[in-house]
Amino acid sequence: MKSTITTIDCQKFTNQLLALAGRCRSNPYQDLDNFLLECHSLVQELPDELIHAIKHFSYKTNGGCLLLKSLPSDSKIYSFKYQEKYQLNSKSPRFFYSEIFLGIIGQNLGDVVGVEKRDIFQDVCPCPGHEMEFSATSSQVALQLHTEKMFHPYTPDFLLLSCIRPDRERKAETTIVNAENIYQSISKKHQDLLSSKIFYPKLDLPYIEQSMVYSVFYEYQNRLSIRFNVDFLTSPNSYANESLHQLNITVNTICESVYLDKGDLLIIDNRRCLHGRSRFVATYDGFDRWLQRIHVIEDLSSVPTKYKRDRFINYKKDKI
Ligand SMILES: O=C(O)CCC(=O)C(=O)O
Ligand SMILES: [Fe+2]
Repeated sequence: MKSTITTIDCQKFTNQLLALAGRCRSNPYQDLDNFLLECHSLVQELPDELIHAIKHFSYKTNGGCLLLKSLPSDSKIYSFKYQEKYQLNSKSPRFFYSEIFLGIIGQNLGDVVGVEKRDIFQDVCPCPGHEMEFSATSSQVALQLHTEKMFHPYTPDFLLLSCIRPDRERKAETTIVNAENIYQSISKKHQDLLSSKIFYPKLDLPYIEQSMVYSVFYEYQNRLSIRFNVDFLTSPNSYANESLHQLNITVNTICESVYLDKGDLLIIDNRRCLHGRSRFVATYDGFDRWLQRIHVIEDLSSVPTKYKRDRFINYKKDKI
């Protein structure tokens, strides 16, 4: 089975990357537009090896997941409580390495999108009361393998996760599995059922049409793609429900795990891969695991003007 994850050690580029980051002079929380423009102007100035790896990834010829290890990070921000970042008056790039590399690499792949300004750089941290929920803010339960915003008409094409601080016990692993590998691992009967439009959403959000039917596997840009979350899909057909159950067993058996450390940035093709997370311990002392996430859409021009304002997509009372 082809591995889903391609890894590049970026430590050898540290000086070059620090010089690039030094050219970003805006505060992403005070002046988002200029900040993203500055990042955009640096897209072609990344080291050649990185540009090639990202291109290769965007041609969709690899497994659908690219791990950039050890990008520059700052020891000061490592000890920040994450809410403190928004109050920073500074424009110094050293506080914003995570946003800078998300901004540069994200815009290499397409357009960074959100529902509103505060959704562009999303902090992913454990949250008190959410320990057992199906949410990126859970901790005591594993986050099931899933597609990000799977019922959204403008599902993000890519998801970028940047690690500012790993969990103290170094247990939290991001799980990844690729659609091709899943498809090859299930029976013909389940391949056929899961490729049929016989599944309904089991989730109520304003942007979800409850009468829409979905298939789990689908073709997108001539490639096998997947949308899945075992808790969010159902079918009146008992064979179809059984296929969801089997699929869930398969994805959990064949998934790979990656431990994100400080400065690591994981790029996930949200249509070719599912992602999740193992369980871990949260203490809520302000120093828990801290990732930042962005959503990228390859072709923003495919979104009708009525649903967008610049990079903000708002589809029927959208919620992130
Ligand atoms: O915490 C992780 O490693 C992944 C969380 C997740 O699913 C997300 O941020 O979308
Ligand atoms: Fe997710």
